[in-house]
Amino acid sequence: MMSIQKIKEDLKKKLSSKRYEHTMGVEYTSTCLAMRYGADIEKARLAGLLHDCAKYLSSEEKLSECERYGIPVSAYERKNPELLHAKLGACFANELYGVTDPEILSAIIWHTTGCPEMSLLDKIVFIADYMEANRNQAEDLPEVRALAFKDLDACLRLILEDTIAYLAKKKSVTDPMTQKTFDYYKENK
Ligand code: DGI
Ligand code: FE
Ligand code: FE
Ligand code: FE
Repeated sequence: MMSIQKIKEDLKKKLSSKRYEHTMGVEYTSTCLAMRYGADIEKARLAGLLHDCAKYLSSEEKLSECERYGIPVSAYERKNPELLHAKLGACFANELYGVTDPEILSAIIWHTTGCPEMSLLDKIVFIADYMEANRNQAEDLPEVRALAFKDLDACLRLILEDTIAYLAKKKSVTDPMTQKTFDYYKENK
């Protein structure tokens, strides 16, 4: 596997400076949450570091890269190719950075939509992505940030509720996986 330092050098070249700072924030926040909840710190770090590594591709490039990897693209994803940076991120993590750990790859794959029955690491990266210190758009961030260190599942539920409400307000299509994740976790699981 490529060293953390080399990965950072590579990401710094590829990502916009804003995206790179966000990436550093997710690395840091995933690590903190892993410390709090007893997850593997190295895995949390790597998943956080690489979660958006395919974000710099244009929509057309995302679609053609999916074809190259044989990733099936749903009608929803074709309409919102942005969503594909998560699955492609896992492919890049493996192919370009030599990550083979299935837990790390899973956390990258599900970081945008979530999925039912997320692992601890999946939840940590999903939550870190939403709340890292450079984020400032969502109104509920202070509550999310406090809750993340108290009750991980309650925090996940709050983020999912807000994401669904945000997508509805924007009149964006909600991906079936985002909806499934929401339906699964809203039941207080
Ligand atoms: O890549 P980031 O911006 O760091 O974060 P992300 O991968 O969680 O992507 C966030 C965006 O994805 C946010 O604007 C909400 C959007 N999103 C999440 N679920 C869905 C979605 N967008 C659409 N169209 N449909 C979804 O189901
Ligand atoms: Fe992302
Ligand atoms: Fe997210
Ligand atoms: Fe992100």
